[in-house]
Amino acid sequence: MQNLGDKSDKHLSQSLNGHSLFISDLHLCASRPHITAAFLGFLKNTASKATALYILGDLFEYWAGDDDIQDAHHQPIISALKRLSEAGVKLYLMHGNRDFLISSVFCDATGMTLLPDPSLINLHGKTVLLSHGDDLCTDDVEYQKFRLQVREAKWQEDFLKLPLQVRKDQIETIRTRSEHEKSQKSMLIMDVNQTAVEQVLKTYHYPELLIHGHTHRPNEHHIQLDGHNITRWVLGDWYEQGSYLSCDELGCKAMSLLKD
Ligand code: LP5
Ligand code: MN
Repeated sequence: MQNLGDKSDKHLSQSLNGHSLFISDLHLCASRPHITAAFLGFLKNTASKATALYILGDLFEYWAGDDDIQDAHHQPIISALKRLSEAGVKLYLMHGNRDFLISSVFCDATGMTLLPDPSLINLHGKTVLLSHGDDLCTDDVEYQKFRLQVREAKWQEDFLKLPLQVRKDQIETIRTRSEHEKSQKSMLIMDVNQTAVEQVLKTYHYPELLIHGHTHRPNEHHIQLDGHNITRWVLGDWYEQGSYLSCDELGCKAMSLLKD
């Protein structure tokens, strides 16, 4: 994935009122250096032309706590995000199920604003609901139980008191268990639940768009709900190749970082 140029940059930069980019599920880690390089290239060549960049969770393979900020793999990522925010691109971050321990030290170091999940925004005149997406996977009962536990403030406070290496070791154990359990779960169970999607759309008064990641099933779904036409965009992961959603006042477009 060397060539990060993209054919529609010209079209996008011509948009009078700017454009915003959405990504999620990059799962950045030291063992996939080509993906980290692709992300750094994306920030420099693509995101630098945008009004705003929204990272909707799972930027990292996992985040053990903000005291891991000095890690050699994390440093160039943090510096690149900081450069972008200082250049005037608005940077927003939402927690994913793997990096929900990202906190104010990381946000201050990068110039990112943390968004709650879900968040309703006004995007180039449209109402858009943003989410990581894991909360919508309500059929995955075992995961939801786990989520409830690790999202508790007290649990996190206690966990963060452990030495960094102990936390990383515990995370490795969970990762192994999660990979095993995922191999036993059906694809249907690990997708969003339609009723949960409809419920959140009703709660947020029928936004025009819902954008989320997590399921790694990039797609554009059209929903008719109580007389409203709503589009649900699902962002792709960055395991093999980077992808992003670009939105301006004319609409949204799913884009890929081109492979050479
Ligand atoms: O991320 P993805 O898509 O691969 O899988 C998710 C669900 N799995 C997870 C686990 C993460 O991938 C790995 C851990 C991230 C680290 C977080 C840092 C802080 C937490 C530290 C904990 C010690 O989120 C997976 C879903 C899948 O999405 C699809 O939606 O199915 O869920 C699971 O596989 C979870 C299992 O079903 C249940 C795991 C129970 C573990 C119980 C241990 C409890 C003890 C916790 C305290 C040590
Ligand atoms: Mn996720």
